[in-house]
Amino acid sequence: MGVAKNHGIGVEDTVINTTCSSHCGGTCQLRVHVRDGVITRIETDDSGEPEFRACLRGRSYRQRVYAPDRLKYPMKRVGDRGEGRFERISWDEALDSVAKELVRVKETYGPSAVVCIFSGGDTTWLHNSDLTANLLNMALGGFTATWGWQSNGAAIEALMATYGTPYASNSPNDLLNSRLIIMWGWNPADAIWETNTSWYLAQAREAGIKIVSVDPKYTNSGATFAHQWIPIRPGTDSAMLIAMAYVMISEGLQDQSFLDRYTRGFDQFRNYVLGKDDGIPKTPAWAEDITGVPADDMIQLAREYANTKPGALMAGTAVGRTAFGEQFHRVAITLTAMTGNIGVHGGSAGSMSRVSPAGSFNWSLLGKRVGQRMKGGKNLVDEAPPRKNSSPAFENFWPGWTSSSRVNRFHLADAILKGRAGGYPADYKLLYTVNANYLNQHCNVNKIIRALKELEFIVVQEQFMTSTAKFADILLPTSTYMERNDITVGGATPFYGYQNKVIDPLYESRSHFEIAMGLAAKLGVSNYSDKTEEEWIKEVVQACNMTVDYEKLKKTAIHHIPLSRPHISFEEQIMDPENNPFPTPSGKIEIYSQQLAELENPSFPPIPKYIETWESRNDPLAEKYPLQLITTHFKRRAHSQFDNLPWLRELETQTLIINSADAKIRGIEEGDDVKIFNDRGEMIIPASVTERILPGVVDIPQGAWYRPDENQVDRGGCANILTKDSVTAGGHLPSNTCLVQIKKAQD
Ligand SMILES: Nc1nc2c(c(=O)[nH]1)N[C@H]1C(S)=C(S)[C@@H](COP(=O)(O)OP(=O)(O)OC[C@H]3O[C@@H](n4cnc5c(=O)[nH]c(N)nc54)[C@H](O)[C@@H]3O)O[C@H]1N2
Ligand SMILES: Nc1nc2c(c(=O)[nH]1)N[C@H]1C(S)=C(S)[C@@H](COP(=O)(O)OP(=O)(O)OC[C@H]3O[C@@H](n4cnc5c(=O)[nH]c(N)nc54)[C@H](O)[C@@H]3O)O[C@H]1N2
Ligand SMILES: [Mo]
Repeated sequence: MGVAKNHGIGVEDTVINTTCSSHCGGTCQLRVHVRDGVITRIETDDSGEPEFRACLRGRSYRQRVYAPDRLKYPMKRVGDRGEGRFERISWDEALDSVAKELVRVKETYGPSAVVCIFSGGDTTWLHNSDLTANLLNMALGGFTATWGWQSNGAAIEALMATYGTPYASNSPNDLLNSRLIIMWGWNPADAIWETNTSWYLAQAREAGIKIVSVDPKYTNSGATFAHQWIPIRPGTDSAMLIAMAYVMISEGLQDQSFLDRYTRGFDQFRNYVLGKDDGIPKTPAWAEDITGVPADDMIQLAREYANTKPGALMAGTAVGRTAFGEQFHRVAITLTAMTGNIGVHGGSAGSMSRVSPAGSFNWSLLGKRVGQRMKGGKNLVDEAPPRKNSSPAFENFWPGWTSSSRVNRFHLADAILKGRAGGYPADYKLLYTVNANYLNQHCNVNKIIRALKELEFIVVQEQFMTSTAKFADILLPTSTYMERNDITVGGATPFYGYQNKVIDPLYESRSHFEIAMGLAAKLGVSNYSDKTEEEWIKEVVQACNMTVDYEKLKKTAIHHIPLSRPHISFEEQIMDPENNPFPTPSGKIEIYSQQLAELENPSFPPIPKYIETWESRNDPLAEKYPLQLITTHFKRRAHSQFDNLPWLRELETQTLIINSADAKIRGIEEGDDVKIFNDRGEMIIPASVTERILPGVVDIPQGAWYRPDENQVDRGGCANILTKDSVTAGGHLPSNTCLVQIKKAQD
């Protein structure tokens, strides 16, 4: 903490260091100026490269803290469910009523009738949903937890099946050791992947490293860093990668000694690629038809990738968020093996899981989060036998993941509507959401609305009156990270961060820890926590054996973990395979996976394959809905967070991004209001007409707040009004597979 320049007469600001943690994964430094208990402005790191510079969202956090639409007090519903009419109540009454309902529902229907949706909010170590989970375990003996992953689920499935671990990222500064970077569905200039990735890409570009972007959009990253843009139809990427494998195999370009030494099952994959099994050689001409990419571009990229070593194939997680996303990541990994780019500087293990031993959305560096460190309850509902034929990828992170009592989060609305009668493990009566904008961020909003109306009780812990909050029976207002202490951890660039309480909580908002403590008292759980907020944080800091003293960390807010050189995954396995097998059943990189063979799931075959998605352009539905919708991550939001800040709204309007050819045949011009629809829902928003997206593909950046008009037509731009509540083969979010039609809206 320090004293900053004098900006007012006779008054000085105190500057408090902290880190951001807003569900983009950047976790950057903020230097917050405070005067008389009020945040006056926010600066960021300027201490020398590599800086932990916060982006526009972190730097406008002041507007979020003081936003007029923040939830100020606990409230109870007075209007119809979803109408958004509430009345102020006391914390005592709010917690009392939540506790009573939890107990009533448990006693009437059993604990499985209580279902929770948890998500990222802030990605920190104390104030998160684990506190609620532990409390419900202690108080009720458990609850129905969910499975299914929103972000990079397909990538993690592929990594687990192929390498036996999801820790497969290199630190981003290693990009400078590459000679070729392929940004495959990857736009880190907008969708943050580490604080400094764009800075490294800018240096890579300056250093003359060739950069190629394979993406339906000519993204900001593509425009700024890439030498070449290869537009591709969404959901068809594995066909292009397989065709590239065909080129390498037929020209003998694969690194056969790498394959022989470190992998298993390449021969089966080669047979598939050459068409020995099914009579279809997967040639570039075959893939051209599917992907829309000219065969020559594929041939050229295949040769370049095979011959330019080292090369980093950055396989973006958005491509995995398509119907058979696991296949994309499995083929991408196979190509990184075919080119010998695993475990070497400048290479890439082919799937950016956002988890590495060095950090990132990380579950290993700091060990358990506070909610899991607490002594406490077991979730007895979770103790059910494992789901039949479920892939075990996530069981290591979240014990209970494969429990047959869990409901897939993308099927939750269906499960609420149908319950046991529809084959689900329980009837669901009470929903508790923490750090999640469930309605906005899950597919098929109209179905979710129908489901929410069926429930007996809904609790939402929120900072704002979000679309989900409007459906609550009780709203519990949470504080922001400026109003409480916590610990953050860096991404694949490793560091520990301290979040300082910069100001007192505004209005009657409370931290997640305080809410859990208050609710514990109401539920008669007297031994919920034996430590204060600060004691818990100290315990976490101690557990990670930092070389920094606690008070110093609190002061600087950031402690870098020094690395003598960039971190790369699988270095030991490649240098000394005899002593360092891959953690797979065979000890090798499994291009053929026996574990997958045993799943007997044609959507998740033992060797990676191209599988045409549902709602592809060849689906009969495409006659009615001919455009493929993707829903990208927007630079001025972290999902739905920050959508309400005027400073950020000024930067870019929420629009439908459409190619000028598609616009022209529909008589649509720049800025026109257009109607986007399919059988699931309808939206009206302005169009951005551009050449920067492939014809036949449209984009609605995800996360805009659902705002229905009187006809239930969304005017806010919430992409999930259109997306399908289905899952990938591994059970994850397929939000980039969706067909729509568009026409000019009538006034
Ligand atoms: N500013 C900001 N940053 C964020 C977030 C945020 O909300 N805002 N969210 C964070 C989180 S939790 C996550 S999971 C990550 C997500 O990060 P990503 O998944 O990487 O981000 P997206 O913007 O969804 O997609 C990246 C690119 O993939 C392309 N794409 C979409 N579908 C396909 C396809 O089928 N094939 C190909 N080749 N390309 C495709 C899109 O056009 C886009 O340019 O971002 C993180 N960073
Ligand atoms: N169509 C489509 N849908 C998507 C995606 C997509 O690409 N396309 N991406 C998916 C992905 S990758 C993800 S990770 C999910 C994200 O889905 P969510 O995590 O549900 O999205 P957020 O907008 O981050 O919602 C967090 C909510 O928690 C509230 N909150 C409550 N307490 C706190 C607190 O203490 N701190 C903070 N910061 N917030 C709090 C915030 O106000 C916010 O409303 O969305 C998924 N949905
Ligand atoms: Mo995510």
